[in-house]
Amino acid sequence: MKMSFRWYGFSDPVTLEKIRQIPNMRSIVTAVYDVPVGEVWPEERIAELKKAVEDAGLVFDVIESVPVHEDIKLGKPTRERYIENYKENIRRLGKAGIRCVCYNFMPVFDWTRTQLDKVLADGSNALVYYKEQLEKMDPLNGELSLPGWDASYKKDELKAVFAEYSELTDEDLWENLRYFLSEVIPVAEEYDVKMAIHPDDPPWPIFGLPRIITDEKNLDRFLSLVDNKYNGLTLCTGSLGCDPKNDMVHLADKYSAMGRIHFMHIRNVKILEDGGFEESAHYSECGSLDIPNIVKVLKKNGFDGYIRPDHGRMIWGETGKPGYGLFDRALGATYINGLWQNA
Ligand SMILES: [Mn+2]
Repeated sequence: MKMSFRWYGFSDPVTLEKIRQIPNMRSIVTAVYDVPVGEVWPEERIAELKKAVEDAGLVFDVIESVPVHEDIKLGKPTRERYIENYKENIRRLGKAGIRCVCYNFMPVFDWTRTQLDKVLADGSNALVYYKEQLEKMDPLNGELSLPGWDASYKKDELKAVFAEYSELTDEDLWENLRYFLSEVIPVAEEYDVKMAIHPDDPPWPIFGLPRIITDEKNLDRFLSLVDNKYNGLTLCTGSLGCDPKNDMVHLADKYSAMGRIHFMHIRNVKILEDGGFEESAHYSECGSLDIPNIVKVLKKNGFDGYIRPDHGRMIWGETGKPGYGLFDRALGATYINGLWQNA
C-alpha cells in the first residue's frame, strides 16, 4: 500500500512540510481547485502542483478529484464537449505522473452532513448526519443550506438543476455513467491512469436526487459497465459503511481480490439507532466499523494501491477545513500504518 494524504493546495493551512513528517507518508492527493468544473486544467497549473509536492519530498501521483460536469450526469447533448475535456485532463495528468484519479457521479452535491462541528463527549468536534436535522432542511426553499454544499449555485439555478434531475430515472443515470466510462476508460488505460469512483455519501437518495453507487449489487454493476481494471473503485469505508447493510470487510476483501480497488479512504463512523451517524476517530472501537479487519484483508490480497486516512475530527484546538485538519488525520495514518505492519 501507498500511504497518502489529501492536500487542498497552496492555501491549505496543513502544509506539505507538515504532511511529510507523518511516518510512512508517500503520496499527496490534490487537485487544481480553481478551474471551473468541466474545463481543461492548464498544464502549467498541474506542473506547479507537481513541483511543490516533489520539492517537499513527496510523490505527486493521485488526484482527488477531477469533477464530472452535471451535463455528463444528465446526459445532455453538451456532454460531448465536457467528456472531451475530461479525456484531455486524463492525458495531461497521466503525462505528469498521475496514476490514480478519484471522482464521483453524485448529482449536484458530493456529500451531505447536517452539522460540521458537532462537539463530541471528549471535547473534539466532528461532522455528523442527524435525521432530525435533515428533516428540517429544504435546499430549494428554506433559509438553511446544508453545510458544505456547493455555494456557487444560486437558488434559482439550484431549482433548475433539481428540475432536470426530477426527469431522470436511476436507469438514465446508469446509462449516462456507462456512456461516460466507455469514452474515458480507454484514454485512462492508454495513459496508465486508474480511474477510481467514490461511492455516494451517504449511500442513499437525498431530497429526491438519485444515487446509484451505494451497495454491493451496484458496485458489481458499476464494474461490469466497463470490465477493465482501469475502471475501479475508491472504497470509502465511511461513505458506504454508514449503511449497516454494507459489510466493509467483505467489500474490501472482494474488490481488492479482484484488483479493482485503486484507492482506499479509511475512516470510521458511529452509526446511530435511527440511521444517522457521527464521524468518529479512526480507532475501531470509537465507531461502528471493523478497521483492523478491513486493513487485514487488503494486506492479505496484496493491495498495492493508495490509502489515505479520510476525515478526522478537529482536536487539540485546531481549526480549519471541517474533516481535514492535520492532527486527527495524522493519528489515523499512524493507526493504519500500525495495523498494516501487524496484519
Ligand atoms: Mn471518502
